[in-house]
Amino acid sequence: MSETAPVLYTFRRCPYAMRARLALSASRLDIRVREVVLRDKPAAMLEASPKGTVPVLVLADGRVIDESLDVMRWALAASDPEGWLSADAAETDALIAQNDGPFKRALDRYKYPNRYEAEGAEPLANRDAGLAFLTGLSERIAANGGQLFGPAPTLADMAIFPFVRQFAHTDMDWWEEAAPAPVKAWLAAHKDSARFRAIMAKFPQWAPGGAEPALPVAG
Ligand SMILES: N[C@@H](CCC(=O)N[C@@H](CS)C(=O)NCC(=O)O)C(=O)O
Repeated sequence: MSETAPVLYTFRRCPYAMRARLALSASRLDIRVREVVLRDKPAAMLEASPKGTVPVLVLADGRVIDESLDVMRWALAASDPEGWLSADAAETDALIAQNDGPFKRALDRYKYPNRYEAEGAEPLANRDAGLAFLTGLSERIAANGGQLFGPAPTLADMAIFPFVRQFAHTDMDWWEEAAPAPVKAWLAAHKDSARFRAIMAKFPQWAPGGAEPALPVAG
Protein backbone atom coordinates (compact mmCIF):
# COMPACT_ATOMS: atom_id res chain seq x y z
CA MET A 1 0.00 0.00 0.00
CA SER A 2 1.57 3.23 -1.13
CA GLU A 3 1.18 6.48 0.82
CA THR A 4 1.67 8.47 -2.34
CA ALA A 5 -0.50 6.70 -4.88
CA PRO A 6 -2.72 8.99 -6.98
CA VAL A 7 -6.43 8.79 -6.17
CA LEU A 8 -9.05 8.37 -8.90
CA TYR A 9 -12.64 9.47 -8.38
CA THR A 10 -14.59 7.35 -10.82
CA PHE A 11 -18.01 6.01 -11.66
CA ARG A 12 -18.11 2.48 -13.00
CA ARG A 13 -20.59 3.01 -15.86
CA CYS A 14 -19.30 6.39 -17.13
CA PRO A 15 -17.54 6.03 -20.50
CA TYR A 16 -15.20 8.95 -19.70
CA ALA A 17 -14.21 7.27 -16.45
CA MET A 18 -13.82 3.94 -18.27
CA ARG A 19 -11.31 5.37 -20.73
CA ALA A 20 -9.33 6.89 -17.86
CA ARG A 21 -9.31 3.57 -15.99
CA LEU A 22 -8.24 1.74 -19.15
CA ALA A 23 -5.17 3.93 -19.60
CA LEU A 24 -4.31 3.96 -15.91
CA SER A 25 -4.58 0.18 -15.83
CA ALA A 26 -2.37 -0.16 -18.92
CA SER A 27 0.22 2.13 -17.34
CA ARG A 28 0.47 -0.28 -14.39
CA LEU A 29 0.87 2.65 -11.99
CA ASP A 30 -0.44 2.19 -8.46
CA ILE A 31 -3.77 4.04 -8.45
CA ARG A 32 -6.35 4.08 -5.65
CA VAL A 33 -10.02 3.99 -6.55
CA ARG A 34 -12.79 6.06 -4.96
CA GLU A 35 -16.08 4.91 -6.49
CA VAL A 36 -18.52 7.80 -6.73
CA VAL A 37 -22.32 7.93 -6.92
CA LEU A 38 -23.10 10.88 -9.19
CA ARG A 39 -26.09 12.11 -7.18
CA ASP A 40 -24.02 11.96 -3.98
CA LYS A 41 -20.57 13.28 -4.90
CA PRO A 42 -18.02 13.38 -2.09
CA ALA A 43 -17.07 16.82 -0.80
CA ALA A 44 -13.38 15.94 -1.26
CA MET A 45 -13.96 15.37 -4.98
CA LEU A 46 -15.81 18.68 -5.41
CA GLU A 47 -13.08 20.47 -3.49
CA ALA A 48 -10.48 19.04 -5.86
CA SER A 49 -12.60 19.71 -8.97
CA PRO A 50 -15.65 21.96 -8.52
CA LYS A 51 -17.00 21.19 -12.01
CA GLY A 52 -18.22 17.89 -10.57
CA THR A 53 -17.55 15.43 -13.39
CA VAL A 54 -15.76 12.09 -13.23
CA PRO A 55 -13.05 11.05 -13.73
CA VAL A 56 -10.89 13.15 -11.39
CA LEU A 57 -7.32 12.12 -10.65
CA VAL A 58 -5.61 13.69 -7.64
CA LEU A 59 -1.84 13.29 -7.66
CA ALA A 60 0.36 12.90 -4.60
CA ASP A 61 1.58 16.49 -4.96
CA GLY A 62 -1.99 17.80 -5.00
CA ARG A 63 -2.23 18.41 -8.74
CA VAL A 64 -5.68 17.62 -10.12
CA ILE A 65 -6.44 16.19 -13.58
CA ASP A 66 -10.16 16.37 -14.28
CA GLU A 67 -10.54 15.67 -17.98
CA SER A 68 -10.56 12.03 -19.06
CA LEU A 69 -8.22 12.51 -22.02
CA ASP A 70 -5.76 14.40 -19.85
CA VAL A 71 -5.85 11.50 -17.37
CA MET A 72 -5.13 9.06 -20.21
CA ARG A 73 -2.26 11.16 -21.54
CA TRP A 74 -0.79 11.71 -18.06
CA ALA A 75 -0.83 7.95 -17.35
CA LEU A 76 0.70 7.01 -20.69
CA ALA A 77 3.35 9.73 -20.53
CA ALA A 78 4.41 8.23 -17.20
CA SER A 79 4.30 4.64 -18.41
CA ASP A 80 3.20 3.17 -21.74
CA PRO A 81 4.31 -0.46 -21.77
CA GLU A 82 1.86 -1.41 -24.55
CA GLY A 83 2.70 1.45 -26.90
CA TRP A 84 -0.67 3.21 -26.86
CA LEU A 85 1.06 6.48 -27.78
CA SER A 86 2.66 4.97 -30.88
CA ALA A 87 0.01 6.24 -33.34
CA ASP A 88 0.13 9.61 -35.08
CA ALA A 89 -0.84 12.19 -32.44
CA ALA A 90 -2.66 14.63 -34.74
CA GLU A 91 -4.75 11.89 -36.39
CA THR A 92 -5.49 10.41 -32.98
CA ASP A 93 -6.67 13.78 -31.68
CA ALA A 94 -8.85 14.34 -34.76
CA LEU A 95 -10.58 10.98 -34.41
CA ILE A 96 -11.18 11.42 -30.67
CA ALA A 97 -12.55 14.93 -31.31
CA GLN A 98 -15.11 13.45 -33.73
CA ASN A 99 -16.06 10.90 -31.10
CA ASP A 100 -16.34 13.37 -28.24
CA GLY A 101 -18.13 15.98 -30.35
CA PRO A 102 -20.58 14.93 -33.08
CA PHE A 103 -20.70 11.21 -32.25
CA LYS A 104 -21.36 11.76 -28.53
CA ARG A 105 -24.03 14.32 -29.45
CA ALA A 106 -25.75 11.79 -31.74
CA LEU A 107 -25.34 9.02 -29.14
CA ASP A 108 -27.08 11.07 -26.44
CA ARG A 109 -29.98 11.92 -28.74
CA TYR A 110 -30.38 8.32 -29.86
CA LYS A 111 -30.03 6.83 -26.36
CA TYR A 112 -31.96 9.41 -24.32
CA PRO A 113 -34.60 10.84 -26.73
CA ASN A 114 -36.76 12.14 -23.85
CA ARG A 115 -34.02 14.49 -22.69
CA TYR A 116 -33.89 16.18 -26.08
CA GLU A 117 -37.60 16.26 -26.97
CA ALA A 118 -37.72 20.04 -26.60
CA GLU A 119 -35.18 20.52 -29.39
CA GLY A 120 -37.08 18.10 -31.63
CA ALA A 121 -34.28 15.51 -31.74
CA GLU A 122 -35.14 12.48 -33.86
CA PRO A 123 -33.63 9.31 -32.34
CA LEU A 124 -33.36 7.38 -35.59
CA ALA A 125 -31.82 10.28 -37.50
CA ASN A 126 -29.25 10.45 -34.72
CA ARG A 127 -28.70 6.70 -34.94
CA ASP A 128 -27.97 7.18 -38.66
CA ALA A 129 -25.55 10.03 -37.89
CA GLY A 130 -23.77 7.81 -35.37
CA LEU A 131 -23.65 4.96 -37.84
CA ALA A 132 -21.91 7.18 -40.39
CA PHE A 133 -19.06 7.81 -37.90
CA LEU A 134 -18.93 4.10 -37.06
CA THR A 135 -18.74 3.17 -40.73
CA GLY A 136 -15.63 5.37 -40.98
CA LEU A 137 -14.14 3.64 -37.94
CA SER A 138 -14.98 0.28 -39.44
CA GLU A 139 -13.17 1.09 -42.66
CA ARG A 140 -10.06 2.08 -40.69
CA ILE A 141 -10.25 -1.09 -38.60
CA ALA A 142 -10.53 -3.27 -41.72
CA ALA A 143 -7.70 -1.43 -43.51
CA ASN A 144 -5.36 -1.38 -40.50
CA GLY A 145 -5.58 -4.98 -39.42
CA GLY A 146 -8.00 -4.92 -36.51
CA GLN A 147 -7.60 -1.61 -34.64
CA LEU A 148 -7.89 2.05 -35.61
CA PHE A 149 -4.17 2.62 -36.23
CA GLY A 150 -2.81 -0.86 -36.84
CA PRO A 151 -3.09 -4.39 -35.52
CA ALA A 152 -2.59 -3.32 -31.88
CA PRO A 153 -4.79 -0.95 -29.88
CA THR A 154 -3.65 2.62 -29.28
CA LEU A 155 -5.02 5.60 -27.38
CA ALA A 156 -7.80 6.24 -29.92
CA ASP A 157 -9.22 2.71 -29.67
CA MET A 158 -9.32 2.90 -25.91
CA ALA A 159 -10.70 6.46 -25.79
CA ILE A 160 -13.49 5.65 -28.26
CA PHE A 161 -14.74 2.11 -27.66
CA PRO A 162 -16.57 2.85 -24.36
CA PHE A 163 -18.80 5.26 -26.31
CA VAL A 164 -19.35 2.79 -29.15
CA ARG A 165 -20.33 0.25 -26.49
CA GLN A 166 -23.05 2.60 -25.21
CA PHE A 167 -24.26 3.17 -28.76
CA ALA A 168 -24.41 -0.59 -29.43
CA HIS A 169 -26.16 -1.33 -26.13
CA THR A 170 -28.98 1.09 -26.92
CA ASP A 171 -30.45 -1.59 -29.20
CA MET A 172 -28.30 -4.71 -29.44
CA ASP A 173 -30.59 -6.42 -31.97
CA TRP A 174 -30.26 -3.50 -34.35
CA TRP A 175 -26.49 -3.33 -33.72
CA GLU A 176 -26.03 -7.01 -34.55
CA GLU A 177 -27.96 -6.61 -37.75
CA ALA A 178 -26.90 -3.16 -38.98
CA ALA A 179 -23.36 -2.40 -37.76
CA PRO A 180 -20.50 -3.16 -40.16
CA ALA A 181 -18.69 -6.41 -39.29
CA PRO A 182 -15.22 -4.94 -38.57
CA VAL A 183 -16.45 -2.43 -35.96
CA LYS A 184 -18.70 -5.13 -34.47
CA ALA A 185 -15.77 -7.52 -34.06
CA TRP A 186 -13.57 -4.70 -32.69
CA LEU A 187 -16.13 -3.76 -30.05
CA ALA A 188 -16.82 -7.39 -29.10
CA ALA A 189 -13.09 -8.05 -28.59
CA HIS A 190 -12.59 -4.94 -26.43
CA LYS A 191 -15.66 -5.76 -24.33
CA ASP A 192 -14.39 -9.30 -23.84
CA SER A 193 -10.78 -8.30 -23.06
CA ALA A 194 -9.11 -9.01 -19.73
CA ARG A 195 -8.32 -5.31 -19.45
CA PHE A 196 -11.93 -4.18 -19.83
CA ARG A 197 -13.21 -6.85 -17.48
CA ALA A 198 -10.60 -5.77 -14.91
CA ILE A 199 -11.54 -2.09 -15.01
CA MET A 200 -15.25 -2.94 -14.74
CA ALA A 201 -14.73 -4.59 -11.34
CA LYS A 202 -17.43 -3.45 -8.92
CA PHE A 203 -16.47 -1.37 -5.91
CA PRO A 204 -18.73 -0.05 -3.16
CA GLN A 205 -19.32 3.70 -2.93
CA TRP A 206 -16.32 5.39 -1.30
CA ALA A 207 -16.79 7.31 1.94
CA PRO A 208 -14.16 9.35 3.80
CA GLY A 209 -11.93 7.00 5.75
CA GLY A 210 -13.22 4.05 3.72
CA ALA A 211 -11.26 1.49 1.73
CA GLU A 212 -9.39 2.62 -1.37
CA PRO A 213 -8.84 -0.48 -3.49
CA ALA A 214 -6.07 -0.53 -6.06
CA LEU A 215 -7.17 -0.08 -9.66
CA PRO A 216 -6.95 -3.58 -11.18
CA VAL A 217 -4.17 -4.11 -13.69
CA ALA A 218 -4.72 -6.76 -16.34
CA GLY A 219 -3.87 -7.72 -19.87
N1 LIG B 1 -15.16 16.21 -20.50
C1 LIG B 1 -15.26 15.39 -19.32
C2 LIG B 1 -16.66 14.77 -19.29
C3 LIG B 1 -16.89 13.88 -18.08
C4 LIG B 1 -18.37 13.64 -17.82
O1 LIG B 1 -19.24 14.30 -18.42
N2 LIG B 1 -18.69 12.69 -16.92
C5 LIG B 1 -20.07 12.52 -16.52
C6 LIG B 1 -20.43 11.08 -16.21
S1 LIG B 1 -20.31 10.03 -17.64
C7 LIG B 1 -20.30 13.27 -15.22
O2 LIG B 1 -19.50 13.20 -14.31
N3 LIG B 1 -21.40 14.02 -15.13
C8 LIG B 1 -21.72 14.76 -13.94
C9 LIG B 1 -23.04 14.38 -13.36
O3 LIG B 1 -23.75 13.58 -13.97
O4 LIG B 1 -23.34 14.86 -12.28
C10 LIG B 1 -14.16 14.32 -19.37
O5 LIG B 1 -13.74 13.96 -20.47
O6 LIG B 1 -13.68 13.91 -18.30
